[in-house]
Amino acid sequence: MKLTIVEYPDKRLKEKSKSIEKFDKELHKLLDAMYETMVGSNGIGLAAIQVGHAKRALILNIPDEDDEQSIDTLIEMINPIITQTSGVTTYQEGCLSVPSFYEDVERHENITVNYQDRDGNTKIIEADGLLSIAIQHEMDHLEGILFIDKLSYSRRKKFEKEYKRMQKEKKLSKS
Ligand code: QAP
Ligand code: CO
Repeated sequence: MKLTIVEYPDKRLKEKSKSIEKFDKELHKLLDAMYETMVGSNGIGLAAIQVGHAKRALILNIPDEDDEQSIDTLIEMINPIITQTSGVTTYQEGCLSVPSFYEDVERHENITVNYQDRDGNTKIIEADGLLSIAIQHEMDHLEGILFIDKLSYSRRKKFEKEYKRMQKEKKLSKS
């Protein structure tokens, strides 16, 4: 089922998500619905809070070299923890909860992450490139942090101005 994406400035995006203890059918249903919602919205990453569930679950589907997105490369992370980091990298990020705005954000270049899969099995992944950036972006959602919260004061001001103008245009086009 395709779910509704929670968009900024909705307060729910500031909530800290809770650890998952039950790896049951309800969790699997949520993960499946998150996948449908993400792919249907042209996303490459989504955290549960973005569909209104304050649970420590996120999904990632990074396109391959041919820019193809395949369910075979879908990663589901439950209760992820970053255990190692190195290097610094910058990428122009976006977010399904902050549509049509993109800005440079600094992240760790390489990370090691411990997490659980949908059945509760412990996994370890070493990530670099876009996957590393995407994991850090989605893990911030679990803490109630958006990429726009990481911008400098002046870039945040630029965002607020652009976003308010966009929302007005959206309303006008509907009336
Ligand atoms: C997070 O972001 C991310 O504004 C995932 O109109 C960001 O999937 C991971 C999207 C940067 C790695 C690098 C955004 C779709 C999708 C929009 C997304 C939009 C339509 C964002
Ligand atoms: Co996001």
